[in-house]
Amino acid sequence: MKIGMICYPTHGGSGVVATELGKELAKRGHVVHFISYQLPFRLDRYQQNVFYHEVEMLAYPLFKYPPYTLALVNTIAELAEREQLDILHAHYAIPHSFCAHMAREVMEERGLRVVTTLHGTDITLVGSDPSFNRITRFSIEKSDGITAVSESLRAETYDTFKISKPVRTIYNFVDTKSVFRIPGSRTEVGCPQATCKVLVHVSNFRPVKRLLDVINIFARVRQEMWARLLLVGDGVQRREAQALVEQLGLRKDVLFMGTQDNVVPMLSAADLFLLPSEKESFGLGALEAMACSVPVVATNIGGIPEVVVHGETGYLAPVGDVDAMSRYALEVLSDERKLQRMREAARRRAEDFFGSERIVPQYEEFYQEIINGATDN
Ligand code: GMT
Repeated sequence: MKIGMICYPTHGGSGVVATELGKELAKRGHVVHFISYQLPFRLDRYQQNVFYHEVEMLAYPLFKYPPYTLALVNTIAELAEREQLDILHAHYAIPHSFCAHMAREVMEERGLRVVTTLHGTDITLVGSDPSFNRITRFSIEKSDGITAVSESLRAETYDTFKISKPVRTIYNFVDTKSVFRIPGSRTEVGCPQATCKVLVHVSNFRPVKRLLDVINIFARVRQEMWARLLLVGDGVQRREAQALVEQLGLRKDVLFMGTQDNVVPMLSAADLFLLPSEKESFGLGALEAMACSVPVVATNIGGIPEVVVHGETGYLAPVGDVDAMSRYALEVLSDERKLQRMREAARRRAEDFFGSERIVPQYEEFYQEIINGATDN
């Protein structure tokens, strides 16, 4: 198949899933064309059957808000025509799915199929906002195939948009052959001793991630044991988080690592991953941590309970319940045998349920069904 993959290039779950999916499909012999405003960060080396097309933008003084979406439509239409694409796969409804439909209109091409993968905030925050509600619904309804990254997001899509089209759940995945715990990584984060526990959080530091809860949980752990917190990422809440770290006197123990292309070395140093989000359709960061044999303490919202099994691969608590999450963190970190058991269970779950060899064929089959015109759920 010839597939156009439209995605965000930056450090966010939807862009990571799109890029990893494209690379996996290319390995299986499909031709994949990525379309974005910059090179997706995980597309960092040449791979056969993978192409990248940057959206060209005309800078013109009249444009107070340069119309990126129109340039994107133009790029998609040109590319789809030239390469005779079979499938346009839009990751994140706004604006990618909408632009894919517009490109199809521009081309007056009825054979090209549009698949939309809903990732989370495109439904729960952005898409449900009145300013985007109509076009999000339009984008979903007009898609030939719609996938959601968890059962929870699928249900929320039906609830929010009352759509008539079937939405298929295809879980996010991780390539467990390349994402695994690298021995010896603890020394690199300055915590070589097993008695020093390493906690990690990876996100874009948006309010929805509740970064301050991460720090407050860590503060309680630190009162009881020698520990270090790695905060990987950046975003609007960084300054507030830095201020809280100062106020709690934790400067020495909390490392702001900044945005990182490769999080595996940091996950490999970790004993526990914290994800106290307010909303989370899946929690790809948690899955990558599990693939590196790291148990997760998280909130029991959205799709997280479909990824993290409470009491087996980590612990779940209500949003904002810092007390409970701190207790769970201490419970697992102070019991070596439990920690080891959970480590193994986390890795096993990543392999057994979310490995790329299990999930990627589900996309291939879905594309094929859509091309054949059979898209029942
Ligand atoms: O919220 C983020 O971290 C970014 C966002 C994205 O689209 O890049 O993540 C969403 O999609 C990820 C990949 O499918 C999911 O793993 C995240 O749970 C989801 N984020 C939220 O629902 C808040």
